[in-house]
Amino acid sequence: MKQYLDMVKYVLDNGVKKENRTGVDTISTFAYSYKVDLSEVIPFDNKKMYFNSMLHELFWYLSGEEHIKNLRKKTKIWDAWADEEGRLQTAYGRFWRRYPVPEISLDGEVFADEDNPWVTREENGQLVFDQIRYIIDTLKEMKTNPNHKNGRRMIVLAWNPGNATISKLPPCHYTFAFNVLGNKLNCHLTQRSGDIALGIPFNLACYSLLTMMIAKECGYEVGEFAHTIIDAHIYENHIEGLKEQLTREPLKLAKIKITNKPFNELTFEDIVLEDYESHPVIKFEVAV
Ligand code: DHF
Ligand code: TMP
Repeated sequence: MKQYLDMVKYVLDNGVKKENRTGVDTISTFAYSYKVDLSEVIPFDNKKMYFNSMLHELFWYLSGEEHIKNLRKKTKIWDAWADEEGRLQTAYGRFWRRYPVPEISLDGEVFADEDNPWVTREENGQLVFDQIRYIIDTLKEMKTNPNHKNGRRMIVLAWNPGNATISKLPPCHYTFAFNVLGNKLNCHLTQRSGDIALGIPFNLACYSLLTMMIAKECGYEVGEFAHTIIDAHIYENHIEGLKEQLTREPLKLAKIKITNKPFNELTFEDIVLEDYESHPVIKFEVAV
């Protein structure tokens, strides 16, 4: 995909050498942004992509689970950051689906109670907010109710300051926003830190697919995916592999088929990749 290869080229040409906690240095750039048309976004053609791992990761997010006990049976991509029991402090899905909310603010104003349609009380008494259901309900409401004018507030947040201070790996892709133009659904992702060889292809494909699934559920066409990566970097041991990727000719686009089913009932088997052609795998080592 051209936009991805342009980013690789940009960071190779402009990246500034920087140390980080992993011990493998990077070349980094600040606030790289790109946009892609969702009708031609996934998957990758210039290296074979582990589409199934990405798909398991997406359904894991949507499950709202705060552990990887089920995910690790399907893919190893998160194993290095969890303990033996599968506990992981950075479980995006738990914030997407069960963001902890205070019942009242400091000055006594009711923030959220069980009358709020997106709030439930967990067994331990904590109130939690389902941000994904809120987005879907809002998008549907905007279709059917012309008086609904709150279409610029469709934000999902995975960042929780308390969690971020204790987590081994606080969320990298920490907030995303949906936007409607005409009948098209767009998504913008903000990422604090992006590993261009490994994580970014997964992040790009994952949010693009999520946007396709939500558009289908709510009756929109797909628009664009936009991505801002605040520290966009290439680890030094990935440079050669990425240079190899830049030499490869683009191939024909694959297709994504999503079964006709309500969003909440979709599972791994309902997302089918057709006619996928790619250049061979390039092995990149992940810096833990
Ligand atoms: N740390 C670092 N340094 N970079 C990351 O990209 C990263 N990503 C995380 C967690 N921590 C991270 C979560 N996402 C792979 C892809 C995404 C991912 C973690 C790992 C990965 O290893 N991909 C390989 C193999 C995939 C497979 O075997 O299924 C790849 O070649 O795409
Ligand atoms: P950091 O917490 O020190 O920024 O390290 C996180 C590394 O993981 C960094 O290289 C970015 C990368 N990363 C992604 O690119 N995408 C992801 O989805 C995740 C979880 C991590």
